[in-house]
Amino acid sequence: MATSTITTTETETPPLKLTLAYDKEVHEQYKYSAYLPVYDEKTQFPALQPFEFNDRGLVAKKEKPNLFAKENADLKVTKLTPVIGTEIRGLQLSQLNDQQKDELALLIAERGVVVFRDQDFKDIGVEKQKEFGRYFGPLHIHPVGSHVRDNLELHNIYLGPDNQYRNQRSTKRLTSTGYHSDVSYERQPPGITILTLLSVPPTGGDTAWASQTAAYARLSPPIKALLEGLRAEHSGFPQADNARRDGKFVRREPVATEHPIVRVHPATGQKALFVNPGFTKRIVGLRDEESEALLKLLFTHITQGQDFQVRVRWEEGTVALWDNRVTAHTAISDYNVHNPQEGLRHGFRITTLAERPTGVNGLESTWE
Ligand SMILES: O=C(O)CCC(=O)C(=O)O
Ligand SMILES: [Fe+2]
Repeated sequence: MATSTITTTETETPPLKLTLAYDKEVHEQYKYSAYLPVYDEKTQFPALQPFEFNDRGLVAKKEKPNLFAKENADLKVTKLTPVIGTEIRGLQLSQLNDQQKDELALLIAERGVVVFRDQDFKDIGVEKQKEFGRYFGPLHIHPVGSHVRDNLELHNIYLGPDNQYRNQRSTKRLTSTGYHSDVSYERQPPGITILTLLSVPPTGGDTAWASQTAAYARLSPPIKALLEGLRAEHSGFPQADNARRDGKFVRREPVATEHPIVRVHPATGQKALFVNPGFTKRIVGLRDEESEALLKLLFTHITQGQDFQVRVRWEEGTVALWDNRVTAHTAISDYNVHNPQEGLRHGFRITTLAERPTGVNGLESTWE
């Protein structure tokens, strides 16, 4: 995992132990070297506290007259598929006013994922990047992941040849894809995630999203009725245990939460499946075999439903924003990080927390 260790200047007491997750010499010329991944292995965080959440999409006009202003002749809005995904050109995230951001929140909820092209977002600096994220909800700090130095809210995505952690990790799985909803085990799990790539490989490294509203809508009425009354356990323990096993630091003790399997989005009122292969472990109240069979059915449905998925190719300047309450997503690790010709994939994720999930007939998330 660690290639070298550095400490911050004497002005900081006690010194932060930061472990680089990359080889310093390789990146001397890199424009975004300040964003390269490090591990703060010192700062510990208490359990996340409950907070009141107001979805920005609730106050937005459905027609989105501000986001899609008629005066903007450069604006190009394209549906990537009929079911999920919208691409926007001719609009800078960094320039949006509050009304536009409210409408964007609603658009992300409706379309699952919104892909902004040709953005200057990566060049506006970490403070403005964090401020943009905070508009939508409090920023999540990842319990184990690498991050941008001094900015734990900027979770790092880094697939360089010198990512020792990744190099050492072995898997017995046939595929590297892993659909998930970001840290869905939290009590108030994320709403909008904002993913910015700073370095994009010439080909490969796409990201795919599945619509959980469409996945839910396809189910037969008896299965819908069954699922609407059930909760499933989402657990952060395996992630923390694996990190500890690999010698990584765990900044916040993991939690497990029982969330409604069918979740209602506060702004759209739409129902969505809220289970994912990444973090959902069992259905509460069922026998083991029943839970396993039902989760297998749902995971197969979600991951194989290409007719309600979208796969996005990253371009220089692309920023993707998705709503974790109504989608699942996966990185597509299809290129060889050890081949310099295949380029570097590097970016950061800003993850905004949302409401305590509510299901049908007010079914709420619970925990012990
Ligand atoms: O790197 C990607 O394509 C997605 C990674 C991911 O799951 C995330 O940023 O939440
Ligand atoms: Fe993710």
